[in-house]
Parts: sequence; C-alpha cells; structure tokens
Amino acid sequence: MLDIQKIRADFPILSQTVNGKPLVYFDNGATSQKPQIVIDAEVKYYQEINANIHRGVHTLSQLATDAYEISRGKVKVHINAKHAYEVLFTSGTTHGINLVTNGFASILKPSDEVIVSSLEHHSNIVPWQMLCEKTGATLKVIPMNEHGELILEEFDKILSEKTKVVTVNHISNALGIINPIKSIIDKAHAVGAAVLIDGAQAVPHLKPNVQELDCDFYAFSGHKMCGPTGTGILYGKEEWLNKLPPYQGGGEMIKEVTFEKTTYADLPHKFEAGTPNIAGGIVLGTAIDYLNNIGFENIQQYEHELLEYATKRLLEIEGLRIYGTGKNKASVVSFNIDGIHPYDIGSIIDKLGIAVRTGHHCAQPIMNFFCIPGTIRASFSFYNTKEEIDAMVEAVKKAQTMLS
Ligand code: 7TS
Repeated sequence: MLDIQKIRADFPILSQTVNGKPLVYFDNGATSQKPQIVIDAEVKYYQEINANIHRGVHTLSQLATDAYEISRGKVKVHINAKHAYEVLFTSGTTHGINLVTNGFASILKPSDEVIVSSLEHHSNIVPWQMLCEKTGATLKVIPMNEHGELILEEFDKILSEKTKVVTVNHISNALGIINPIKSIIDKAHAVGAAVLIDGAQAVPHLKPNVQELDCDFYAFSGHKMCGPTGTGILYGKEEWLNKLPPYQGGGEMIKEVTFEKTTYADLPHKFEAGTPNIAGGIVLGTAIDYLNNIGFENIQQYEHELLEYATKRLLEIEGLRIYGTGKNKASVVSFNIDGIHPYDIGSIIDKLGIAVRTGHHCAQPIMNFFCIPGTIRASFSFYNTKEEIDAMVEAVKKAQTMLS
C-alpha cells in the first residue's frame, strides 16, 4: 500500500493553488511533476560539481564525468541493457527516434518498407516519413479497431521480407492502450526487420526489460518519469549502434580528426556529440532511484485503481464517450461529451484548477480514425487521488451544464 499523502508531500508543486483552486494535475502524459529530491539534485550539481565531462583531468571534471557515467549505469540496470554503452543520453524521445531514422537513411533502399502503427505520436510518424521520402522506401501502417487496439492479423499481412524496420509505441499517449509489443517484436524479427519501441508513455508506469523484449531500440524521455526536461535515453543493441552512422558531428564523438579523414569514437560517445545536458543526465538517475523506491508494482497497482475509478465515475456523465476501450490500458482516460468541443471543457475546468490536455495530443491519425477534432485527456500518476478524480468529474459536469 502506498502512502499517497506522504508521496504528495515530495512534490512541492502539488500543494499549489491554480486560479484560486487546489491544483489537480492530470496532464502527466505531457510531463510529470518533479519530487523535491530531483529538484535538489539539480541544484546540488550546479552548486558542487559543475564542470564539462569527459575532457578535463581536473577534479571537478572527473566528479561530473563519474556522476554522469554512474547515472548511465543506473539506466542500464533499470532497463536491463546488456552493456552501459548501449545506453545513449538524448534530449528526449524525439531526439532518440530522429537519431535512428537518420542512421537508417544510409541503409534503406527504394524497395524497402517501414511499418509504423496507427497509434503513434507524431514524433514516431514524421521522422519515418522523412526517412521514406529521402530513401524512396514505402511507409505502411498497422491499423487499429474501434477499441484503439492494433489489429495484429493486418500486421501479419503487411509484414514481409521487404520490411526493414517496424516501430510502435509501448503505450499510446492519446488512448493509454498498452500494445502487444513482444509479439510485434518477435514477428518483425522473423522477417529480419529491426524494431524501435517508443517507450515515452511506458517508462512512468513500468520498468522495460529490453533484453527480454529483444527490441533493437527503445526510446524514452526523462521528463515523463519525474526527471528534468531535456533528458532522454535511446537504448540500442550494440550491433545496430555499430552499424548506424553518427547522428551529429562535433566534439566528443571522434577518435581522430584530420582534414582528410575523421574516425569516430566508440559507443556510446559516437552518438553523443557536443556538451550534453550533464545535470539533467545525472538527475535522471535520481528520478529513477526515486521511482524504484516507490516500486513499479505498487505504482501499477495504484494507478490501475485510479483508472478503474475514473472510468466508472466519468461514465456516469450523460453523453460522455471514452476513446480507447481496449482491455490492456495504462492510467489514461481520453473522452468527449456529445456536442461539446473538448477545448471548451478543458478551458472551463482549468478555471476550476483541473489541468488536463485537450486536442489531438500529437496523434492526429487517431482523431481522424474516430472522426473527432480531439479529446479531453486525463492522465494519472501515482501521486494523484480518487478525491482529485471526483473534483474533475464535478468540474466536467459543471462545464457540461454551462455549455449545453
Ligand atoms: N512518443 C510518445 C508516445 C509521446 O507521448 C511523446 C510525448 C513523445 C513521443 C515525444 O516525447 P518528447 O519528450 O520528445 O517530446 N507526448 C506528449 C503528450 O502526450 N502530451 O504532450 C507530450
């Protein structure tokens, strides 16, 4: 059992009022709030060991380098990567995905195919489209059903020897559906395709095991898992990271530079050009420690209770429809009310202190599938409560009355 009030006390922002009302923060899918221990660790870095990494022999540079590499090691253990050098620091999921698509530009041929799913965030669609435009390869899409679940029989039909990459998110940001990624990875590998998993929405809720999944790449953002913004991780299997060319050229990613030829550094530095977000990378390790102390099993169990409670309470509202009704879901409820634009509900409940996201959630193909402009999305974290859900339900009812 989690002591939610004790956990809430770790997050200073949660005791704020917004528009004169206690803040109810249900926009965790966009970014999570940060516990004091994470905020303190960021400050402590700048107060005590700020220096550039991997370059100075001086003590501070060594301390900063050690702290950065210790954090990489924590991530390695957290996601069960085989080697720490398979863990690349990035600025977020978007950066990680673009690093991979950039690399595939020198691998794909016009006869090749890339498969994405219909549940993707734009950041796992557009880079692959750009890659296909550049290489002449064809983009194919795994369709979904009315519940927001991917149709695996259709995936089987589009998967072939031509498929070179398959990419899918672990959990959909717009609907909260948890995808059957293990089965997708195994099927893709059977035809020799590489697989990238977009884990942006998964890492706040679960601990991915990249060796067990056997994915080739797993990208995620630190800011959605209690870490600082501008941090992220791209896990890549050693074989693939060695095969892909560097993403950016610059300092730190080289072995030797002459005007005739430059040779590249070994992993992971080959993909880490320039001065990174050193403080952020270090503090991401603090955030991971914090989450592990709470325990992902506890988090999942509690968030599932919140999901069930919110679903039941919201469905009491007349004319309310939930999108993403598949069985396997994370703590996200996306909904609309008959005849009312999601933006209008979002704006009114904001005045009542309730923070939700409204709109297409950077997943326009999903909205097109349901023929809607967007949804109201409440995404819950382990620090949210049933009382907050009650407050949201009352606020939505009030907005409905005002708008009908
Ligand atoms: N992939 C998924 C599944 C996401 O949900 C997001 C961000 C990204 C990729 C991009 O992550 P970034 O950290 O690089 O920006 N999703 C959301 C969201 O649902 N609301 O705001 C951002």
